[in-house]
Amino acid sequence: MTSQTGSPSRHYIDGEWTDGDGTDSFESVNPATGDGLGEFRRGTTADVETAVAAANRAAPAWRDLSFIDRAQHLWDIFHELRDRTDELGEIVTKECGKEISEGRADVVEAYHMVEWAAGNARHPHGEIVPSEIPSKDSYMRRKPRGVVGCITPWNFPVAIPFWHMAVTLVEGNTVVWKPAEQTPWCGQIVAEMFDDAGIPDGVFNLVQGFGDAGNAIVDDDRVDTVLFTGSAEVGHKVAGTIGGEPGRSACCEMGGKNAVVITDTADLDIAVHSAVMSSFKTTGQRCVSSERLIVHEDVYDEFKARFVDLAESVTVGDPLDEETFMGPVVDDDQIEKFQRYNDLAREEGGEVLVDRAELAPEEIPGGHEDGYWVGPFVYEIEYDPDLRCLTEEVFGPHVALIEYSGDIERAVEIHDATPYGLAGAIIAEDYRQINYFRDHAELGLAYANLPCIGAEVQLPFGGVKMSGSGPPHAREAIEAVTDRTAWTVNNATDIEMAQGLSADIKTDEE
Ligand code: UN1
Repeated sequence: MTSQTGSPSRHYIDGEWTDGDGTDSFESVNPATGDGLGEFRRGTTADVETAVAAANRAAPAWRDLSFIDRAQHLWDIFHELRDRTDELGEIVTKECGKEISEGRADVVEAYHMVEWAAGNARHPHGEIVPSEIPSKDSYMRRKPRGVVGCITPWNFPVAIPFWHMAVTLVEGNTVVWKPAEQTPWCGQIVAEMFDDAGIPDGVFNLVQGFGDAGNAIVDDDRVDTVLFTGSAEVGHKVAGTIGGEPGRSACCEMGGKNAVVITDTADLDIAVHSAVMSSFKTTGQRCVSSERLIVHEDVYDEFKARFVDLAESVTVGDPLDEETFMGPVVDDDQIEKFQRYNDLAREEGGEVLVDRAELAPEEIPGGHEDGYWVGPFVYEIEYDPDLRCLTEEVFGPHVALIEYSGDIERAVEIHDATPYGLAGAIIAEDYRQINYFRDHAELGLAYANLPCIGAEVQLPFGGVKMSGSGPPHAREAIEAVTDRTAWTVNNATDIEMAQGLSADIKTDEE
């Protein structure tokens, strides 16, 4: 998207569209065609500094508004997202390549989160806490932290920015946002919505660009909290940098090496359906996508035959076509990583069952030859907890079938043998197996007899271990972007202390 003057689209800082300080621009590319979608200004450290300064200046007046007034701007955006769902869904699909029902669902998930955050403005905040002393009232209040930096990924280019920003703004913080460099057009549209909604100058700022701009947000100590959703590699650096700085905080949601466990009691119709959805929706590019299927020996052969059959035949194609199941991956780097891990699976002893990694020319839709096309890659492998292909995240349609024998304890042991712990599912008809998985599997989002994707916004979204340090999402995001005050007020005229502590002032004088 270029502006009407033909020059690259701009940043949005302090209520103005601006070229910023740099001279470089970058292109957004349609992953299905390789066609350019528009040029965007590439933000610099100086642009981030300007945006943070604006956010800092705007913070006191914004925090002084009521929750209801702050939420008003978000309601305008909610209506715009709803009214423009089809149009924006198509833009999401064009820019990140996921098929059109997923493009629309991204926008729907965005307005659900805006609805949650804006609606929450009218819900009770804080808690009354009993005191040992009858004449004391204690309660907890929260105050906005100030300036919040939001760094978001390309795979949910509208929904995840609103996970971060809707709650953050309603709670009274100001925002500096850097969207992923693969999806700047979606970033531009979101910024236009804030502009249309009349958000006060400096409260919302957009800086387009790459990792250097993201680093500048992380390095600026005027940014009180950083919310990050993206790769574990970057997220751990963000958490590491900020964790060492007093008064600053980071809330990061990273990837997973998620699994679906299929036990001896599983209904195989549910199992196959859930596994295909978990592994291949979004071409395997959700942080909750499943790259491991842990299947009991009693049902292994039948499951394998049915899963392989579908993996051979799911439609890979033009993501704007309603008949497509899998669109392209987002860019060349994703293809390279996918191929690298497919090779690794072979080297580590994987027996390849489906190899559509390089699609035949006739499988690629006409006119889309320059897109980033891959199909499912499925292999079976003897379980070994040290295999890299079973522990490292690929972020593509790369799936291992792992056969297990024994009870649910063994399945959960295999499930947990990765450094990650984001999402997972169990397919079983025995409620004891389901409850064992619920209580013991190490993960943040757990499903029974369902795919391990598709969480609704009112649930916390985040993981354990290497997958996260607190979800930048809904109620949990409130904790990340506010500081709690434990407040106690005395209704008596005497001072009486808890814990039996004497309040007598003792002196030498009679
Ligand atoms: C992601 O995987 O990057 O639970 C986000 C889901 C969606 C969000 C996914 N609501 O699948």
